Amino acid sequence: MSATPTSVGFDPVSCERAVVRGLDFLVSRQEADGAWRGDYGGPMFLLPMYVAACYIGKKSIEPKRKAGMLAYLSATQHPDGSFGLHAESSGCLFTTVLCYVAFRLLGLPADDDRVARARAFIHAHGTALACASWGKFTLALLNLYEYDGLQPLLPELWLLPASAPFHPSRLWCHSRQVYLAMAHLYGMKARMPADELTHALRHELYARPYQSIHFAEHRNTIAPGDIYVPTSSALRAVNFVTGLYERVHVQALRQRSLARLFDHIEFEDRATQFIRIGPVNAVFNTLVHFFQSPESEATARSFATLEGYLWDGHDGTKMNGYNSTALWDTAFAAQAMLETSAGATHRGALQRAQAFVVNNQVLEDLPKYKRYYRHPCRGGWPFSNRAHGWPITDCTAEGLTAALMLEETGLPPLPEERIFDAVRLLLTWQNRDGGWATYERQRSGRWLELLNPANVFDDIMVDHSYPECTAACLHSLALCRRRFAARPDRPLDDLLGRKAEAAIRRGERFLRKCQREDGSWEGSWGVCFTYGTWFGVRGLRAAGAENADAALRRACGFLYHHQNTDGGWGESGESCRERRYIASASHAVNTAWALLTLVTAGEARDPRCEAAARFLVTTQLDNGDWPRQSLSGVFNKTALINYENYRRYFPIWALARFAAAVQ
Ligand code: LAN
Repeated sequence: MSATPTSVGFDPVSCERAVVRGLDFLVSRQEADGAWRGDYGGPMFLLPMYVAACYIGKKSIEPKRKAGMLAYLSATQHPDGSFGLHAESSGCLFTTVLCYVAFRLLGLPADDDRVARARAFIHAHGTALACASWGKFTLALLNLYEYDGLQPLLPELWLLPASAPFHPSRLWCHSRQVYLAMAHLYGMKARMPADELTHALRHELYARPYQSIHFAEHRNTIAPGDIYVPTSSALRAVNFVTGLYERVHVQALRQRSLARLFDHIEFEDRATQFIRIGPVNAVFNTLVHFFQSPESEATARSFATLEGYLWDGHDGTKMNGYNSTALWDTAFAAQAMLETSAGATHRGALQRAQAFVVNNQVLEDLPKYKRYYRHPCRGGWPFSNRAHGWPITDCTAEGLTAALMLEETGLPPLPEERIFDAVRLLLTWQNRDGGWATYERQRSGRWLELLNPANVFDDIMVDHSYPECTAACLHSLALCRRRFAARPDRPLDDLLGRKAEAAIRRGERFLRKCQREDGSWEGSWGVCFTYGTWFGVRGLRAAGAENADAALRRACGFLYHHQNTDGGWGESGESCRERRYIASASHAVNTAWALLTLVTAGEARDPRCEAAARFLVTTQLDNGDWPRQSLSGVFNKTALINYENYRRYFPIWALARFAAAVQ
């Protein structure tokens, strides 16, 4: 860990050349509106949900699209016939059942080899009766599973006073929105009429005649491979009570609840211009409209907007995990470019990126947002674009950071009022523990996680502080303070003076507290400890930590300990599930995060950094890109997701920072 001089043999010219080539390639991928966007596939339950919605809604998919979808499903199927929860795993009954149904709805016959192999897997693992709850729910909509085989999702919960400890407003907004639409569909017992194909599927998905199955007995039947979070006894008790309630529920109250839910669903439609917060509630909200009024304008617009989630990738047509990655990718691409010579050679690209960032800040709060349990929006940035409209803590931070850094190069500045709006919003988001969550302040104790009914995901019930979000917020607040402190014409006001300073100190305390014994931080949105540790170190440095700080030393020690002999780092996606570092072959993105971290912590002259740089330089492709490797993103511990552009900006960011530090 001690600083030793750069050893002979390393060629700074090749490092420089790699940065220039990488930069040129990155710029060649910028789109006309100034943004970068990338494939955001990975989760294997999304595309089948889309296909199911189209089938239920009688929305035909054009033949070319269908072929792309079949290509994708075929490419992600495993030799044992199964699909994984995400594209790189296998053996998940939930996704295998859904992909099986998608195969059939897209036109494959039951005796197609792919279909037969999937069916064999399904029958060997308990049939569709044993798939995870979201799978059963989707089957119920298709009339392939009976509603009494589902645990009740009571719409009446939304009529409780918001102060109730298990009021839905306390849920993490993604789960809240998904369960909102599900509760509506459940309350209506919505399902399509059976047809010839669904009759055939009823026969194919089960081992016994459909009519002879007692679905109610299978509410808790879940295949072992679909259980990441076992049903707690608290959830069992809740299910028992809601099950009793469902038997005796009063129609009038149900109708009132459904009306309330529908009002919330329509608010989400308006707030997101029908994009919806994510792909799952986009599908379910569409079906709510369809079942409510199939010919309505809202139904047509829902289906049209849903198409925006489709992506033609290298392996076929998939449904992305968000409406795009535009703001996130653009904010990082800009920051990476600013560490290179782009200011001289790619000014136009920087200008276009600046315009995209500036044009996608959310400018207004939503009317009556409190009534719909929304946090203020004004001044924030979403992950994708302004039309989506849900600002996120770290996207706001990265958007603000990018805007401030771009303007330092002489590009048109973000109006001052809008900077203050962003800072104000960042401060309203800080949690009592000093950290930042994702979209909202923490609204419930972590105990609510005991009622997680999803089986396959963890950590979906409560939005709570994350080291990544916290570090990003700290970093942008500190940058903002520096920008204004550098202006002699006006002293820092209360917002950027006292309040931001206090927020930074509290955030720093949170970061220090969640550093692990071994020096790492556990990432929740990227794979995994190299990701978390990059944010931890970046955040602490922004808060003013010196290189000699014990927390930074420990973080570097952790990284060195896991460096592979070829100079790189590779973390398996299993690290997220297992919550411990699981090494794999060196990966350009993990290596870039580790190198960035080490250089940021003052280690650039250590020969191990040089080895890391060499790994990145020698693995770069001729066109300036890096090879596509395993998935780098994750959510809810189990689902990996693709960040197609990470390998294009993190390596040049790391190499440029390294080169500048050793010069
Ligand atoms: C995302 C995408 C962006 C991501 C970052 C901003 C990168 C992160 O730092 C904070 C969390 C966030 C906002 C995030 C959370 C979980 C999402 C929304 C996703 C990974 C995209 C898809 C995923 C969503 C939950 C998928 C639907 C599944 C459910 C379990 C509801």
